[in-house]
Amino acid sequence: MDRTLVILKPNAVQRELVGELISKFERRGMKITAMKMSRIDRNTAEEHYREHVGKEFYEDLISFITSGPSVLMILESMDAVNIVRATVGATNPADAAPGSIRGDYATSPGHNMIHASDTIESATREIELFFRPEEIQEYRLAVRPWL
Ligand code: 3AN
Repeated sequence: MDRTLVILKPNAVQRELVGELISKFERRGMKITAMKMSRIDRNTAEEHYREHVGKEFYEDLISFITSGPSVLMILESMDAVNIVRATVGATNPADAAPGSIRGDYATSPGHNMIHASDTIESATREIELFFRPEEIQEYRLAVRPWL
């Protein structure tokens, strides 16, 4: 099983879409192994988005993600990174397929509702950045005992 990190960004909270978005992952068959609401601080945001330092949208990215509470989750399944990225859709909502989260709920590349790790390596790094080991639950789903 793989793990991946999802952040429902501050506009998902403001638009009262948190429950709807979590449901999509549950229905897809992902197991939630950690979840919390948190206002991401500037240092953590800068570490999370370090690959984007210097890009023209960097300041907006940091100020947006720190602008209010986000909901952070660890999701687990076979091939979790790719499955979640497909559910989330392309970075630019204009390219995101209808049915994907960005394809159904977002219009702006800067305010695209949701973050999902793009590789297993970045999932490992991002999970360590946002969650302490004791915040992660190990359990089996009665309905999907292989998970
Ligand atoms: P993704 O979130 O799909 O992995 P990245 O890692 O390329 O995309 O970009 C991280 C975040 O930076 C995006 N979620 C988005 O909020 C922001 N971003 C990326 N490209 C742009 C852009 N061209 N204009 C504004 N914001 C952008």
